[in-house]
Amino acid sequence: MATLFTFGASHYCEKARWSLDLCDFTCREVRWAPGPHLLSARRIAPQSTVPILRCPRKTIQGSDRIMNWIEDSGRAAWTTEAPAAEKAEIARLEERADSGIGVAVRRLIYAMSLATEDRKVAQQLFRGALWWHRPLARLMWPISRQAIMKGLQATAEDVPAARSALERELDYVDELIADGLIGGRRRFLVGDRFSRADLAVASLLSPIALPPQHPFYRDMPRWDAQQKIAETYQDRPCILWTSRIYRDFRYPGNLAAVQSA
Ligand SMILES: N[C@@H](CCC(=O)N[C@@H](CS)C(=O)NCC(=O)O)C(=O)O
Repeated sequence: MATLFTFGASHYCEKARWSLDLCDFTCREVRWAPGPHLLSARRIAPQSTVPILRCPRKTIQGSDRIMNWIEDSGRAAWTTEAPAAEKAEIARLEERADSGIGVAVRRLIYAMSLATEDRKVAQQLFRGALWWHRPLARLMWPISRQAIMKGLQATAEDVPAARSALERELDYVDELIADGLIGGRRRFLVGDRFSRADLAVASLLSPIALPPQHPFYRDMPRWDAQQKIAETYQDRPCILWTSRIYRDFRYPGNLAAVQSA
């Protein structure tokens, strides 16, 4: 059986998980914890990042590549069925979601929480992780925490810059949907059908929208900064739209999370 390696709380992992769920792909999910993931990832893939999908004959790293593989293997046709004129726009929005929205969301959440409530953050990051990752992750946490703060420019001093960067991304999506997507004539970011652009933008905004259909967030006790960020932005059109896309398209799939592998 195929395995999707993830961090449970990661929005890039949710993007891959949702894609696989949508095409009814039967697979198990093994959640790693930050720190020990370095050992596990390097054994099977070139980089240390998750998500990684391991199939019997192929290993695919990166949510975008996992989605490409789903489409190339005919399991879903989010882009291939779109009219030619829309394909470039779908690709452009997914790229913006991956390199802009996803990065900005993660940076502000960490910048607002790692300095003050890192224990609560760690509890969430390790929740449901592989049995031997959890104790090792706890031991490594002081180092991992510093590495995250430094690597993602997510210290307490970075909060104002991180907030501006996130608000630029939220403005961008609000602008995109200003022409009637909320309460108006359109439901989707591109054209008149659900596409990869919708899935990418909604999954990467899910840590702010915290939709109840999200398989990891739905029963997650929130830490203070996360709650504050969610409350600050909950009335933004892009966050209301994210909640609606989750409600209408985040079907539970066949992925079963396991803690041993
Ligand atoms: N563009 C990548 C981003 C993946 C990514 O940044 N994953 C983070 C978790 S949110 C990660 O694995 N970080 C650990 C590391 O870099 O070693 C994708 O879409 O898969």
